Amino acid sequence: MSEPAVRVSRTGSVLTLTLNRPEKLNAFDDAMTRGLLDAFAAAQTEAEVRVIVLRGEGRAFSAGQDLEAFVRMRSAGAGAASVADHLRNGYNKLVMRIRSIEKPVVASLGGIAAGVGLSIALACDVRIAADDAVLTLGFSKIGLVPDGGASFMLPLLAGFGRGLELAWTSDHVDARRAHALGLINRVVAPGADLAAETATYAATLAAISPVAAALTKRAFNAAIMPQLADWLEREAMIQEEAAAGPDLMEGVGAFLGKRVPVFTAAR
Ligand code: T3D
Repeated sequence: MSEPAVRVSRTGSVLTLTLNRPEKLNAFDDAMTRGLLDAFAAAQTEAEVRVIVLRGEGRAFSAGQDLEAFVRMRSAGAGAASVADHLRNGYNKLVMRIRSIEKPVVASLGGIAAGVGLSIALACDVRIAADDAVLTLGFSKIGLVPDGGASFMLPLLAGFGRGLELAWTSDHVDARRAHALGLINRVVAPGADLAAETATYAATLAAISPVAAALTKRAFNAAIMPQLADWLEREAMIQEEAAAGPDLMEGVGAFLGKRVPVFTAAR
């Protein structure tokens, strides 16, 4: 039997969801998105689960959308989902599920977090990272805008100017800088075991009154992002506009072909 795209395991009251496509740097395909949607839905109803940890197997948290799967999707002809629909039916639902589950969600970042992989990490409540973790938006390199809620979470966490700069440049941001920017809550000491440090961190959150944890998250969501669903829809429409021109497929083709892209879309 093939390995699931998302592995689910529980130790005490901490549920761990592991992105499990290490040979693809845990790039998201539809099965992985569905696996996460199902796992978050199940966790909402399990009283024993007090904290959820999201991590990646292998040397990456996630490299974002699986670009080979994306090309296959775009080549499906008349039946192909639009980019906006792909976002609506997948990543946007996932972001809303992470924000609406009334339990702390911890992203544990080892290695690279790129594209919508980073967006999903930013949608989690808090982030703990290995000393050698690296974050990059990556969208601009393939002619896209940050999606999966990143155009909301990035300025919220890092500030408008710094967020915009990171979105435009897709700079690789190391864990220390990401911490200084407010993108990461904690960086573990060099050489420390990220899994063990994450377990300790998750245990402190699991010890909080579940009611206080749930209602605090609800209050913070209501204070800062009461219109998140509307914003995700707007972001999907903006992404659809970006995807309409030639730059997206040029960027994806260049990445997969290991060459420098030549962007030609005019504005
Ligand atoms: O409708 C929609 O879904 C639109 C929404 C899109 C959301 C997005 O996430 S768009 C952004 C997608 N992600 C990226 O553009 C990131 C692409 N990857 C990279 O920039 C780099 O691979 C990394 C910075 C993540 C890691 O770099 P490095 O040097 O550590 O590894 P590498 O050599 O680039 O990659 C290793 C392999 O993984 C390589 O394959 P190979 O040569 O060994 O056969 C590479 O092609 C593959 N890989 C990496 N990222 C992806 C990928 N394959 C498919 N999809 C990927 N995203």
